[in-house]
Amino acid sequence: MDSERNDKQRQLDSYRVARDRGYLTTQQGVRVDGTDDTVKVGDRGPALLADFHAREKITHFDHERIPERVVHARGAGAYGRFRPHTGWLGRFTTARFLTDPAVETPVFVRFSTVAGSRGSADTVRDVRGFATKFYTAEGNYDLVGNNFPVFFIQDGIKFPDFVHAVKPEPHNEIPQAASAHDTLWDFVALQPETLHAILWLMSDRALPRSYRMMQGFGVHTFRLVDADGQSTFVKFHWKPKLGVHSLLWDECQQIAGRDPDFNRRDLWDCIAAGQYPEWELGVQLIPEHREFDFDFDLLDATKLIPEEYVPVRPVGTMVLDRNPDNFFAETEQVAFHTANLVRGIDFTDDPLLQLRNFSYLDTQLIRLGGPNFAQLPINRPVADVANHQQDGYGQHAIPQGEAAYTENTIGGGCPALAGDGAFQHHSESLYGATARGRGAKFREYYTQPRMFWRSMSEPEADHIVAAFAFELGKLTRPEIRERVLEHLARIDAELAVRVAAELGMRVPGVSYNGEVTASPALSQSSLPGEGIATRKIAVLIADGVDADGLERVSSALRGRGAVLETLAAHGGEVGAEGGGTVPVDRSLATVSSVLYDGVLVAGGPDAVESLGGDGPAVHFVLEAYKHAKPIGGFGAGASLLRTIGLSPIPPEDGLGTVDGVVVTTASGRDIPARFADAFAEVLARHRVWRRITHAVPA
Ligand code: HDE
Repeated sequence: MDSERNDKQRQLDSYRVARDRGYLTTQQGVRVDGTDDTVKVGDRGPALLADFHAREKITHFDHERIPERVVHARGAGAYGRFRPHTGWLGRFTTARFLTDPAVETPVFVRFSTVAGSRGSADTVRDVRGFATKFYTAEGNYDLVGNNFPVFFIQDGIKFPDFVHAVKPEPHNEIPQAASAHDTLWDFVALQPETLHAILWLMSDRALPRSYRMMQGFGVHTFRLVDADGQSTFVKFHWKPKLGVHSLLWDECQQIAGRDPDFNRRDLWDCIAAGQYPEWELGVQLIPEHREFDFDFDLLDATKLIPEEYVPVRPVGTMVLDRNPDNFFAETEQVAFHTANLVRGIDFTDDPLLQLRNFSYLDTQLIRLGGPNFAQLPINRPVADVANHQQDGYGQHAIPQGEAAYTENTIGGGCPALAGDGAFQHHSESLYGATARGRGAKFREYYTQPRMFWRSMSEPEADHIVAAFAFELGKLTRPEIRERVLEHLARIDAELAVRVAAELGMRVPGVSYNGEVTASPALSQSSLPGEGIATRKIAVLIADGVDADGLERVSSALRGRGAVLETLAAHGGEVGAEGGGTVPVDRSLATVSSVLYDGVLVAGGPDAVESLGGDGPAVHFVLEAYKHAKPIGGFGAGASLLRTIGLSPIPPEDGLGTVDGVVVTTASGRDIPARFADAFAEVLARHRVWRRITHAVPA
């Protein structure tokens, strides 16, 4: 039943090279007796060319780098598995991995940022790539998507222009991994088709708390094809079990310095700890006869189909459960390609997708140095490969036989052409005059951005306004700012008024008159997820900590899957109230509140007295409060929160929650279970928006 998964595992195992045993050798297998000194004349040189080990070692080192991806250079990957729940999709597609619940398909997923180079920070404002390689028994299928459902341009021929505009400017290579600069916004102002994706880029979606807490989208309209060759249009969706959550912009900027690997580390740590992230694959299906029922063109990747209009129907679950062994061999060398299709799935004529189908193979040829990259372990299908493609750089296979052509008799006519089970291109009748142009329905740019804006919750809308104010505020050319503001006015007057107010600009006289209905599914508040699994809680402790209380609260929260770390002024351990010690996971000097989802101040009168006098500890709590995070305190910890003005006096029964600050006066084993319950309830909501958005009820 799990044979494909096991096949991939076996395949990968057979390539593993153990570095932890055996002797140090050259690439030719010759054992070496030293690798710290070159062979020299005497002790002081000169070094000799005869030292083949030194020359080989340095030469290999000189060639370690391959070109980074032109876009999506920075990423993180993981292995996992996908399994459909039932066979219902079998009515629409012959793809077995989507329709047979007995089949578990191995996958490799690579998440990425788009604009930054390989060494850039994870928490920049950007789209995130969400590329999945399914190693199916019928060949590899790649779903190369993003965490936004729409793209910036409609036709692939504009991709180089768009990417050149968003990348660092060519004269001084500034700024790295940032959209807040003149060339991007000049492009945006001239290309209103970018506006929908730009609104997503200014939204919280561009600042994911975790790769594990992002939606994924196939973006384009694809086709599912059944056994009779009948096609149905499809949009693919990934929904994370943990819900969709974001960072605040202020946090992102700090994390970029404090832990530039924040998203990468988070994925790695959770998988290593056995907390495997999961996504539900869903589809929106549109029968062929409804192709022209929409106000927009189904082939336009800057538009989405609201879920309220065409529901997303669940298909199966993907779990990521294994970290790679080697970043370069797996995550860097993985080669995705939109044209890696299997039977039962096909393209549409989306002009963005059509050029992608050219681009991905082309880019791998230069990036991976030749045509044999499909033989790399990470890219190898589990399905058998047999064809007459031969030679080229990096040929690892040893093809056998004399006939390297089809058709042949010398090789017994092999490999044979498949009849049943072969990939069939969907057949469509086309008629039209050739032209460099695009359909009339592609030329409407404001309705869907307005729908997105109108679907936002209060805090999400606030963040969009702040993001526009930040990005446009950074421009050096005021005329670009004005042109963008005119577009915003065409999207929505309120949006333009609010952004103009932040920038101290006059509101343009243009406006948009069309009415749109909101799509509540576009707000990430519609996907809160359940519980607090994998949320990170910082617990501030010092000498004299209430160890019993800490144990009681920690085990209750750990029982719900949260991750707790104790922080103190120093590493090592602290003394507990009444004897014993409590280990310190991190010293305060090495972390910051922005790296956690919530903060607890542990009790113990002496401990709390020293925490209260410790500037970094108090700052830690206040900053978490400013970022609308849940804060809790028990015993003397509650008094500290009161002293620094964050919590009211607890009520008579000793337990209270105000604006996401949860306190109990109880300590030790007397701490009521309701304390951890109340803290978990606030943490599950991720933020206490009321603290920073006063219009939002508690
Ligand atoms: Fe890509 N894109 N793209 N793209 N893309 C690449 O392929 C390209 C587009 C996406 O983790 C490149 O192997 C063109 C849309 C992801 O390895 C390159 C066009 C979407 C990844 C390329 C697009 C994506 C890439 C760079 C317009 C979302 C990372 C290196 C026609 C649906 C995959 C590489 C990974 C990577 C070209 C538009 C997603 C240069 C020409 C739309 C997730 O081939």
